[in-house]
Amino acid sequence: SQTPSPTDFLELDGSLSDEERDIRDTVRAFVRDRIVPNVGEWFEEARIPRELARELGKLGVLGMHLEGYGCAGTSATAYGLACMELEAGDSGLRSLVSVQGSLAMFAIWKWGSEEQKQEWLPRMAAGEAIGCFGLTEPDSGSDPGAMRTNARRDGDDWIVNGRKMWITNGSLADVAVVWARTDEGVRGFLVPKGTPGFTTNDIHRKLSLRASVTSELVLDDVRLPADAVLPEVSSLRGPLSCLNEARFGIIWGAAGAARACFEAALDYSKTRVQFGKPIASFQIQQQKLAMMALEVNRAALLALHLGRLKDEGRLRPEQVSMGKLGNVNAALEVARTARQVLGANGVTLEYPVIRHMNNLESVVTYEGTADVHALVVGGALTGIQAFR
Ligand code: TGC
Ligand code: FAD
Repeated sequence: SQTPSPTDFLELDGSLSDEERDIRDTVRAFVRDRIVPNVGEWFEEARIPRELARELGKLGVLGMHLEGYGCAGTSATAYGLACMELEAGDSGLRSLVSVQGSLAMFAIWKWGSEEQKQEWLPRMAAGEAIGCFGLTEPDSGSDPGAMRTNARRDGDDWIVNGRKMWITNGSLADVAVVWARTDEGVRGFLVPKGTPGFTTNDIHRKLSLRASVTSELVLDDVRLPADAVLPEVSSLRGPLSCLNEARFGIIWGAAGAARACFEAALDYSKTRVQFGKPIASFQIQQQKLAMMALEVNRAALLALHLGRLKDEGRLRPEQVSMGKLGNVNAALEVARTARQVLGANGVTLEYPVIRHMNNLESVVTYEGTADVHALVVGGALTGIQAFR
């Protein structure tokens, strides 16, 4: 009998359908050819090329698990596999795809009018239009219910005022989905780029997720027509339902980032010679490799299980929280261990590991911090809400 493959130790490949494997392999090839050779430079220069959106549209990954309006309508598991491959390239790339498909497009797809869907979704699926999702504010992150951004009616129009902070794709976006407090509850607004009173400021000097644009959105007496509001929801359930989708993608993505770090460490350990032997021949390094392999496989297994639950329509938000908490923490652990295996080379952008490690510091914070997800799981376990 054969020894298990270092890159698929638990033979999870065999649990995928042919279609899922095809999608995975197509995205993997795109990441290998288009992203891996360039992303170190983008990270260093703190940018991500806008034209990538169209390329990702052609690849079919933007809103890929949504039905209709030019979206591919794949299974949730196939979407997860794509996220895994994208984030094995860089978390910033997966962020672009998550924010576009799971946050901005999903908000319109789930809560928008037929006209809003027709206007935006086909162009967004093609990557011709980019979206962003504004929930967080300077004074409300984990507690979005405390948002100050507000909208009031003025005749048939709406007037929106406020600020959103830390918004991925903010200044790139052709349309911002902005959540605001109204007399009727929390509502979502579609704010096209260039609307008078709507401006963006990029956030500079990030040391994490550098190959991703993060911006402040400023809304100063922004007048919007009646049909700018997402008609189908007026509570925090609106934005939180979108977060379930994006967090699901992150569960897979984190497993991809971990895998990339593990593979870099395995490779390095077999070629780096010290004391006359490859460092892979020392017990301490083998233990590190074994623990990393365990976490990578466990993360992939968890992602796959949650993907199957989602495809059966049974995935609960509390299970998504457990997955995001577990897989991002595991990925951080793997990245930090891998960085040490690479010695001094582990601190340069010549290798992918420190880039992933730094990126994961954002991933553990956005889409609900590890603490928030622990409290969601804790609340489900005990029946006691510990947020406030
Ligand atoms: P709570 O009182 O529990 O609920 C308010 C309303 O929301 C509903 N709800 C949900 N609906 C769908 N999915 C969920 N997971 C939901 N959780 C709650 C709930 O039923 C209720 O509905 P209704 O109709 O009765 O009003 O809310 P709370 O204020 O106690 O807050 C709960 C908490 C803390 C879990 C929530 O606020 C939270 O998740 N906080 C974290 C915030 C967060 O994750 N922000 C992320 C911003 S986006 C982002 O980071 C993008 S980065 C993307 C990238 O680059 O990849
Ligand atoms: P806070 O909520 O102030 O938390 C600070 C600390 O307190 C954390 O450790 C937290 O876990 C802890 N804490 C908070 N509440 C509790 C509690 N009840 N019990 C125990 N501990 C608690 N947001 C968007 O809306 N759209 C985006 O596109 C987006 N992109 C982002 C991109 C990047 C690179 C980053 C870094 C963030 C992005 N965010 C985005 C914002 C992100 O969602 C928030 O940073 C996150 O929700 C946490 O909010 P905060 O940073 O205000 O931290």
